[in-house]
Order: sequence, then structure tokens, then C-alpha cells
Amino acid sequence: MFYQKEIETMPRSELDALQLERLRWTVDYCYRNVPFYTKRLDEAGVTAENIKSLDDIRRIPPTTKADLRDNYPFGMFAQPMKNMARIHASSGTTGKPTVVGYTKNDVDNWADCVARIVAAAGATADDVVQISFGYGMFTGALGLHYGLERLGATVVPNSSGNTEKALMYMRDFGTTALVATPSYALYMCEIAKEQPFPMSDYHKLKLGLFGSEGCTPEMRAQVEKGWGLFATDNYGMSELMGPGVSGECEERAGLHFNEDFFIPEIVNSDTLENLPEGSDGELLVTTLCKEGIPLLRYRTRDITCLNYDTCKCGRTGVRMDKVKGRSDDMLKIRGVNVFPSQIESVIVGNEKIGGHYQLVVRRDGFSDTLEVKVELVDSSLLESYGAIEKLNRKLQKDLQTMLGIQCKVSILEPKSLERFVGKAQRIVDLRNN
Ligand code: DLL
Repeated sequence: MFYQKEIETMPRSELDALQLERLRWTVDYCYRNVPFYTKRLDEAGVTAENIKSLDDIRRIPPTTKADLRDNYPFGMFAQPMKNMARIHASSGTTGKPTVVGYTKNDVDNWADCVARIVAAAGATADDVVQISFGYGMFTGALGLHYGLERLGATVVPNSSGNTEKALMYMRDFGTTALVATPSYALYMCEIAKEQPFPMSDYHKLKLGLFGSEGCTPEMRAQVEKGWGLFATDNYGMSELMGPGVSGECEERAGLHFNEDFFIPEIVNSDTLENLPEGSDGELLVTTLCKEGIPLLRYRTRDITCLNYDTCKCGRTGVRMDKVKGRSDDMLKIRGVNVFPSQIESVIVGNEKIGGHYQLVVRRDGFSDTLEVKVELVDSSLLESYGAIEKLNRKLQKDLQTMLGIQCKVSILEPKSLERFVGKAQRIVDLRNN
């Protein structure tokens, strides 16, 4: 289903022309309204007039999270506070949060961007959608909320946290779609199964609109099986807008970018050189219509690749692959790059192991060690030492094949690892302690 078909299926040549016009507008707007960009663009010798083609974007120096932090809280805003309709902030765990402001037009555009993405995922005006993201400074809940309302769906803003109550609403309200992180959706399913209500009480639940964290196909299959729903992935970040940047359509063949609002590029994260289409690298994104806090070539740190072919669904917007990891979440272990998603695909792909896991990295002398803590689905296996040993050897072997390094595997009882209601925090890096 389309929410704005004429834009979503716009031929590439028209899309390019629209992006070029909006890129020039954004460069000029940044130059005139954000002193940080006036200086940056002057230093690089870039003006709106000398952006002649989309490739000229490469002449603009990238913007980083550190630039936003250095200008905390409002130094990157292009409008005075009286013109801001809303403020959000990132859920950053280190240092100051990054603060973003939305004008009334930004809030309005945001709702359209999200409405397109949820419609592409299969949501309709007939859906009753429960939002199990935490409401607050995080962009996820209000972003999906406004977009789903824009589509005409019925929104249940139950937020995250009280899982039993959320499940009661799901049963009693006949919830048809769930918005959550995939790890929380899996946790909700575990709790649902423990309760004295049959899973058939949730039979109306058909669609999962998941995002805000990575999810391997194996993990997705587990959530889909548990709930009996069709799960889609959507991507965004608070600095760029929040959710609404890109999302999967029902084909699930990559996440369509809202290209009339954003220009994505893929670069080598060490050299910042643009990479050829189809290469994995760091995603940079330029906003094209943002008034509150426009950003030029923002370094997302997320690793993915782009595919410009028209999708089977008819949408022409470039598709990004599911995020493969973050360049700064990447673990360097004994010189080898390790992405948590690689580990997830091995362990969650094993039917005896559940979807929750933790990675502990330590320094032992001069060498790094990786311990992968996983949970059994069925605790009765613990009674057989031989069976546990066999499973442990299999996981170690599969992980070594995937990662190219040896790691320790600890198999724990079901439900012994910490659960998260928002983004799961799976890495414990003890090397600097
Ligand atoms: O997570 C915005 C969002 C909310 C997107 C709800 C989708 C749904 P931040 O809190 O600023 O914003 O975190 C942004 O989360 O750079 C990625 O590393 C990660 N991320 C977001 N969506 C996905 C996804 C929101 N679908 C950071 N897959 C990003 C993998 C994701 N990682």
C-alpha cells in the first residue's frame, strides 16, 4: 500500500532533480542560519551556487555527533526557539545527549515520512497499533505515533515498561500491530507465554513494526513465530528526524529511503571516500527539508550498503540493507572486526538457544577474550552434561567459522540474562576497566 504514491514511485531523473534543488536550498539555508556551517562551508569553499550536480555533495565536509555535542544544546539550530514546535534528545549513554529541534513544518513532514514507511510495511487505517516504545525524549514513540495517526490508524500509546498491562491491552483491544524494538517484542512474547491466557487471545496481532535496533533474520524469525505476525524493520536516528528515514516494504528486500527528504551516501569510515554502489560502508545522510536542525553529510556510524534498483513493490527510493552494525559498536578482538549481528545470527539460528544474549570482552594479559553468554530455551537440557557439552562445542565451532576467532561460550538457564524494554544493551566491554 502507498501513502504518497506519486512521490514514492517518482522516476529517478525527477528524484535527482528534486534532490539537487533541495540540496542547494539546504546548503544556502545552513550557511545563512547556522554559524557552525557558515564557518565550515567557508573553509571548504562550498556555496549553494557551486553545487552543480549531486556529486558535488562530496565537497561538503561531513558533520559528526561530536559537532552536535560541542554545540550543546542549541548551537546547531537554524531557527530561534520561538519557531520550534518540539525538542527531542538522543538516548546517548556517554556524555551529553544530542538535542534536536523541530519546527511546525518539520513535525508535519515527519508524520508524512513515517506514514509512508508504515503503509509500505502493510499498516492501514484499519489497524489498531500499540506503541511499546518509551514516550519521552526518545523520538521512536512520538514519531511512530504521529505517523500512524496521519495514516488514519488507531493508536494505543501504552509506552514501554508495564509488560503485563501492555499484554492486557493487546488482548482486550484487539491490537493488530505492534511497535517495539525487536528485543522487547521477543520479551513481551516470553511474558505472554507465561501468563494464564492462550496465545490465541492475541490472534488479531498480524504486523510488527520494529526498529531502533538491529535484528538478524534469525531473531526476526523467532519473534514472528512466537507472535504469529509479519515483522518489518524501519530505521532512523534522532539527529536526522527519528523514525521515518527508511523502512521495509512488504517485499522486505531492503529499507526504502524517503529520498525527497534525505540523500544517503556510503563512505569508507576511515578515509571518508565515497564507495561504489553495493559496497558496505558507513552511511552518511544529508537532510533536504529540515528547518529546525538541518544536517549536511551526517556521519551515522551505521554500516550498510545501498541498492538503486526499483523494488518489486514499484517504489523507486534507494534501498539500504539492514544495518550490519555500527562502526563504533564494532568490536576489535585480537585485531579482528567483530559485529554483534554476526554473533546473533549464529546463536539465535540455533533452535536450542533463545533470542537474548550478552557479549563480554576482557583483556587477558596482552590478548582480548570474548565470552558469548546465551540462554537455553529448555532448561531440561542442563540435566545432561553430555548434551550441553555438545551444544557448547557446536556453538564455538559455528562462531569460529563466522568470526575467524575463538571465543568462550557460556550456556545459561532460560531467562537468566537481563531484559530491556528499549534498545537492548548486549555488549559489556571490560577492557578499559
Ligand atoms: O532509534 C530512531 C528510531 C526509533 C528508529 C524507532 C526506528 C524506530 P536513536 O535513538 O537516535 O534513534 O538511535 C539511532 O539506532 O544510528 C542505529 O545505530 C540504531 N538503529 C535505529 N534503527 C535501526 C534499525 C532511533 N532498524 C541509532 N536497525 C542508529 C538497526 C537501528 N539499527
